[in-house]
Amino acid sequence: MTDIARRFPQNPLLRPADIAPSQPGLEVVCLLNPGVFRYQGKTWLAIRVAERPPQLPDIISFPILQPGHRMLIKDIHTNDPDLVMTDARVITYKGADYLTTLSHLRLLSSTDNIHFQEDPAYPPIFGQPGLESFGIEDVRVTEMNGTYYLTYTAVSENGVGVGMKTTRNWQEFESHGMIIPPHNKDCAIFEEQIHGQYYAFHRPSSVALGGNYIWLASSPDTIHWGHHTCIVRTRPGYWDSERVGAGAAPIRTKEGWLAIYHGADAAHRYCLGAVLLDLQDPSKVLARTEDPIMEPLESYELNGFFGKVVFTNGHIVNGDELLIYYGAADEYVCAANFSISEILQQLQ
Ligand code: MAN
Repeated sequence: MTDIARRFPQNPLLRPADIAPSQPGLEVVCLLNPGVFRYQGKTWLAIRVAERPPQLPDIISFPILQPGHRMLIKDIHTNDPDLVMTDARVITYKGADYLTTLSHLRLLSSTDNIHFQEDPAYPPIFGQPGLESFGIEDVRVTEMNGTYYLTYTAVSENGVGVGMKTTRNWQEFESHGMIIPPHNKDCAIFEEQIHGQYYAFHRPSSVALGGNYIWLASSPDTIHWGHHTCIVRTRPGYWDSERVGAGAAPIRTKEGWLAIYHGADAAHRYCLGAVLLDLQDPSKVLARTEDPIMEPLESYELNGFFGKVVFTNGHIVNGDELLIYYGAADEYVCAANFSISEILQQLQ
């Protein structure tokens, strides 16, 4: 038993019923995987809100973004022979893949890190038709000199890639389009430059050869990325045997860059682990936790829209305290504290 997370007794902090749907005719089915940042003295979550129409018996209905802020609702009968439904998150119909929900981002803030509220002055962030027509997901927020960099998963029929927006005030955003093409996600930009370059984690997926591994890239401007290297691979027989992906930006410690990542096995059980990277050359992996530092254990982590999942892409660092916000069972937003020195001990 290696789970060293101190979960908030108030968990889940937020459930789907706590958020109003973005428009009539939709319901919120999942609140998950928030990006986290500090702004104007408060803690903010950029929460992924996944919606779909209320489901009628024997019919699966899901929205797709269309040009002109329109939404197409696709209805498919569950006994249609062209429908393949093996995962709550994705379906295949007539050979094409779709998501069962459409996600956007919702901004909520808190003064106590526990109770979060929406403010109409900070409206939701929606995907755009085209490369985001199946939604935007799992944003990582990186702040440098008052500019916030939002790197998120952009999903469409063309595939899953990394989109980026920047903002200084969370009301006006500059869109930089897709900065890393499919198949790629889990992109987190480091909060400091190293030897004059920006750095980011990302996670391509290789279908035929290779796998779902964490890569590192560098950039002169945060938009054009090069010098890609594979730094963290899945480990056969381990809890992270099937896929790994970075959480939020890594944390600078005396020992190195501490990165929290998620790993899943073939049964889609998602846990969290940690890696330590060289401060001067983050492509050098100094250590990696053998066992997860957090596993799905609580009922709200085991049961939900997609059970047995703890997934993080946002945290706040305060001295030795690492406060992570995480998605539980792809349905709830929760929080847990870690001691950074305790994580570093696991990395010895
Ligand atoms: C993928 C992504 C995440 C999700 C996990 C678990 O990694 O779709 O958003 O939380 O799977 O379902």
